[in-house]
Amino acid sequence: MRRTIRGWVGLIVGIAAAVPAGAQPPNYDEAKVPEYRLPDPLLTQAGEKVTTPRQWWSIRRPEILKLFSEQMYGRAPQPPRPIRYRQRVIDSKALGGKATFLNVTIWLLGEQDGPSMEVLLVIPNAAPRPVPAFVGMNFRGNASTHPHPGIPLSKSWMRASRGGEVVDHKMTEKARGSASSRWPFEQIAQRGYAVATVYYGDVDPDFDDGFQNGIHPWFYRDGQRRPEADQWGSIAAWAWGLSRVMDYLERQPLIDAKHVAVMGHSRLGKTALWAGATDPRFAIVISNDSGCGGAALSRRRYGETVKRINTSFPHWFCENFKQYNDREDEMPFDQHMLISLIAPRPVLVCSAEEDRWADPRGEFLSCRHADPVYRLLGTDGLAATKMPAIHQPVLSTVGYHIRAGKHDVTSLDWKTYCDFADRHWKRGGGSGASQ
Ligand code: GTR
Repeated sequence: MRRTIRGWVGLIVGIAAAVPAGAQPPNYDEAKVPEYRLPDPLLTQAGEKVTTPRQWWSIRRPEILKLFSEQMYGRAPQPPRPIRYRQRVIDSKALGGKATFLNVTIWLLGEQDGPSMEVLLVIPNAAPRPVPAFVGMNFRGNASTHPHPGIPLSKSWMRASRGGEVVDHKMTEKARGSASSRWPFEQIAQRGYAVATVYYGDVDPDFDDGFQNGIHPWFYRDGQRRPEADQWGSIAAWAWGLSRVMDYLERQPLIDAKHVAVMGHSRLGKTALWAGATDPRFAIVISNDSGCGGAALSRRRYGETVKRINTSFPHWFCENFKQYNDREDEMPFDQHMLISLIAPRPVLVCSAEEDRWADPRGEFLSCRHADPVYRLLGTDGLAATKMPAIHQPVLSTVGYHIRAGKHDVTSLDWKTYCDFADRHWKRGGGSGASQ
């Protein structure tokens, strides 16, 4: 690959920005991965071996859920009841007549004078009703997912961008369609799936302000200034937002709410896993390049580490998680146990070869070590003992795929998600394993 001078300067600046002063450079050498012992998902805190599904559901799963809730993502509050939303058709002949675009406002506290989020719902017109769906958050506002002029621009705070898509932390027209390669609606509609997407910043803006903005303060008790050490950080708040989308989908007759897959990329992949772990209504869970704090085992300390993530993004996890900076071996959990919380529902972990920061092998190993729980619950678990080669998806109940390329969501990724859903929901009449 040839680089221009600007390219080189950008690369050097990028590397410098990725390694804050005084920070350990990330380890990318497999030989330097420390030896570690993972906690056994099938051993209770009292030291009892879990040998029956009953023990799993009544003892061990609640223990693991409590650990992740109180020591990593943080406890989230109860949802509002009843839920309140308003929907409006943007275009019933979008995608050249192939889909209907709806805009849905969901009031997060069930009150119209409280905070709200906007959902873009894309329903394929030709698919038999009710339609199964993917739900996922986006990074740049719903209007970034497709160039359609009718999708409202987000008014929420947005992270700065280089190309003028975001000015003064607000989305501009320039951002319209800018993330469409990550949201191939036509391809997904063709496969018979709807998509619901929401801008994550509608629930909580992604920067560390001590939890003064976003959804958190709405739940403070009198005099409370920030979440307690075991209360929700931003990832748990985004996951809670995904559950609110599910509340709505359960009331939308065009959608088959029993067949909804939650997916997310990167920090939103961490979010999708936590949403899937906490909300069993998500029938399939898909993480894309979720890495540290997502599918990757923390104890490997390969690429991003617990200390690094807690330092760069102090708002993502609850305060208690910081006690494990540089002390991964003391964690009574690791990310294979997050995957196990989703059992026996199908989970698909997707990695990218060049995305070493997210530790693809560590993501695979989480799947591997969640397998005993999936088998205990009567599924086929993960049908691979070794990490598969590039572009050889393993689509068993615990699925794993690694593709060539970088940290991103591509149309091949979406093909894999659809193949996975087809297989587990017995759709499309095929094995779903085709390339
Ligand atoms: C990185 C972060 C990763 C991942 C990624 C993203 O900066 O270190 O954990 O979440 O951002 O979300 O794009």
